[in-house]
Parts: sequence; structure tokens; C-alpha cells
Amino acid sequence: MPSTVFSAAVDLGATSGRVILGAWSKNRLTLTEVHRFPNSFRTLGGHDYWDLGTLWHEAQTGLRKAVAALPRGAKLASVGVDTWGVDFALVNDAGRLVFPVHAYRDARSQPGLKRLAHTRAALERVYAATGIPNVFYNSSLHLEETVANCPAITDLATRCLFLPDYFNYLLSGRMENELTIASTTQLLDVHSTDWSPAALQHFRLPPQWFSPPIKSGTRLGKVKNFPELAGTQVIAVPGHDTAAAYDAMPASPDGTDLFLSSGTWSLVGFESDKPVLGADALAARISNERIGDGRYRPLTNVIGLWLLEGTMKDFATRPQNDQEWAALITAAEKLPAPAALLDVVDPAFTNPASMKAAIDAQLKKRKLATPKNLAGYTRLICDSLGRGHADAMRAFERMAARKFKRVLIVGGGSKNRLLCQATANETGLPVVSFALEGTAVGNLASQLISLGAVKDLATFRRHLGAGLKQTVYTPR
Ligand code: LFR
Repeated sequence: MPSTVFSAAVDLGATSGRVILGAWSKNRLTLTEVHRFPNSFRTLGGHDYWDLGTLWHEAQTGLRKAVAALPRGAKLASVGVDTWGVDFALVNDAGRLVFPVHAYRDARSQPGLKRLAHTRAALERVYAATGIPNVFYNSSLHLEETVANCPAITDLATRCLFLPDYFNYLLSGRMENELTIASTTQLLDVHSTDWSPAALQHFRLPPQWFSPPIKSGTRLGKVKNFPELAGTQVIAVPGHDTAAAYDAMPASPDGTDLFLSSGTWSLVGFESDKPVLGADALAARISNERIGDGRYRPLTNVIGLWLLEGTMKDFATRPQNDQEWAALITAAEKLPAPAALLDVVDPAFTNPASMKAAIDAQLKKRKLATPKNLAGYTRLICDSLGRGHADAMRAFERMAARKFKRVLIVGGGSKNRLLCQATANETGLPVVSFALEGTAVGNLASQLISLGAVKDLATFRRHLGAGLKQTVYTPR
């Protein structure tokens, strides 16, 4: 093993992607962001699609930059890909895309969502089988819609590859389903690490589209058809960005930390040896997603900074750089606390034409005043998300008989003082913020463990925690 191990993380988010070069030396991880690019879905004829060609092009550009950034003579040992959850590519045996890749916010899942919501017995059966609540973005609903409305797809497609699986295939030539991303679909058996026959049957999906999920850390072979990366190993990291971000939490081993991965979505949860199931868990929308080794990370998906990202689009004066962001947050902090908070679970916030209009509509319906400017919206949104995080925490404490001592926050939102403080105030717990690209770090951790450069995740977390800068927000 060389004294410094270099690995690259391709980390694709719904609103931005990046390629990060990690250098592991003397138990320290150094990150270099070699490439960052915006991402968004496009609407065509009333449907929302991802531009996969552009994503692959940007990933390749980033990987070339990673190789170019290596010290002379050094080699890129490995590469791993994580993406947002649930979305998938349908391919044939030759790996050709046989159906356009839809974005999870596409309204096509709405009829299925309502049907399942109104069939109590089926809803409970699916939850008992998969541990995943009925949410508009579930792959189950999107696949169900595809098969029901485009039945020829069962002849055309032979495999369903979730997005990290598809990029792993482009890199390595191997078609596999990885466990963490599989656990976001509502199709995985909550008690095993294989697909749920009951769920596949319920949504009428061809079982042969899925192969038994591999654990994260599995080596998929050397990179193919990409001369600059010849010799580099492709490693199936936790393909779900949230699973990767959770792995990067420098958590205390006694299980008393609540995790918050804050970005477009706020993912509030914890790690557990067993799932949280039953009627109360279903009502609280607890999603029993998986850690790369098969254990559980029960979490609740709070709408997240999507609210703010959307609202900004209606303001010409939105911040363009760190300085302008800081000024906006300072202005929002100075405002008085809002008289009432948003109901963040309002389905009108899912994918509105204008987020500001959707917020205004909710406030007007509740006879509340609308904020006067962007700082006002920022304050209202951050405080409301803080409340959403606290509600999720209380549900976990009740159902899993736990008591949390700290909230650990990573991701874009960890730099947002207002959001961190609001979360501390509402939960009554100290919020420890790590200015950390959690998803990329978790991605790299899995590679380093698989390469044998780090013993295990607990060791990685210990080393990571020792070198991290942290900011603590105490409740006020
Ligand atoms: C975050 C995330 C969430 C998932 C949502 C949709 O990026 O992966 O965990 O619920 O996106 O896939």
C-alpha cells in the first residue's frame, strides 16, 4: 500500500454534482474538490427527466481533473459513485437505455400514491414488508406507473439499475444493485437484504429486473473504456448519498447522536440494529433505509432547503457567493421570530411552479401575513425546518425508546447558521455542525475500507472526528 492512497468520489445531487479527490495519509483525509457543476431535471411534454448524458459527461470531466491533480507518479486507486435516491435506468442486456430516465418529482406517481394511501390494508402490508412509507418519490410507484402505462417495457428492459448502479455499470461493465440505494425503493424486504416478493407483486414489477443487492464496499473490477483511469478500481460505495453522508458522521459509538444530513432534503435519523415498524412509525413516515453493511438507518425526510432553493428563484436579488449568503443570513437573523411556522409537510411544496406562491398560498389560507422580502422568507423557512427536525426527533424518541444528546449536522445546510440555531432551539439539544461534504466523505470512507487502507467504519470515524473543525450551537 502506498503511503498516500488516492480515491475519487463522484457525488451527484439533485441540484449539484461534484467530483472530489480524496488523499488518505497518516490517518488523515484531505479533500480536493476538482469539479462542481449544476444539475436539474428538464420538463418535456409535462414530464420531468434527468439529463443523464450531461451527468456522465460531467462525471468524466471531473475524473479526468482528479487524475490531473494527482502528484507526479501517483495513481488513482479507486472511484465510487453516490447519487440521490430512488431514480433508475431501465436497460437491456447490452446495457442500452430502453426508457427515458424520469426525475422523482415527476407527477406521474400521484395517482399511485393516492391509490395506496386510500387502501389501508395494502398500505400497511407494503410498510410491514419494506419498512418504507408511501411517498411520491418511491421507485415502487414510478416503476408501477411505467409498467402499467407502457407495458411493452417488460419486453424491452431486462434490468433495472438505480442511478449509482447505472454509473457503476458505465465505469466497470458490471450490472449490480447495491444495497443502500436498493433500500430507498420501497421494494426491499425490511427483514432481509433481498428484494421483497410481496412488494414486487403488489406493484406488478418483473422480479428478473433486480438482482440480489451487493453490500457496499464490493469491488466491481477495473475501470473500462476510459484510458485516463486504466487500472483504477470501481468500488460500489453506499450508492445512496444519504447513506454515505450518515457513514461520514463522526458519531459517538453509544448511539446517542441524532443525524441530520441537510441539503435539498433534510434527512433526520439515526443508526439502529433493528427497524422501527408498526402503525405509529407509518403515521410518522419513518423510512427504514439501510446502512451499507445491512443495518438500519430509520429516518424521516423533512422537505429541506428545497423550500429555500425554490423561493430564491422568485427573487432577482438572490445571493451569488458566500459573502452575499452571509449577508442574507445576517439580515434574516435580525428579524423578529415569525408569528407562526410553515406546515412543512404540505404536499403543495413538492414541485410547485413557484415555491414563493405556494408558501404565500399556505400562509393566506391560514390567515397569516406573508414575509416582506427574501430575508423574511429565509427566516420563516429555516425556523420551520428547525421545527420539522425537532418533530422527527420526538417521534424517534417515542418509538425507538431513545434519548438523543446531540444533533450532528453535515451537508450544505451545516453552513447555514440560522438553520443550525433553529434546530438547536427547537430540539433543545446542542447542534454540532461539521463543515463537511458528508456524502463525498462517506463515499471515500467506503473505498478506503474496501482497499484495506482503513480497518473499518468505526476507525474511520474516530480518525475523521479527531481532525474536524466543528461549530456547536447551543439551544436558546
Ligand atoms: C437526498 C435524497 C434523499 C431521498 C431523496 C430522493 O439527496 O437521496 O435521501 O429521499 O434524495 O431520492
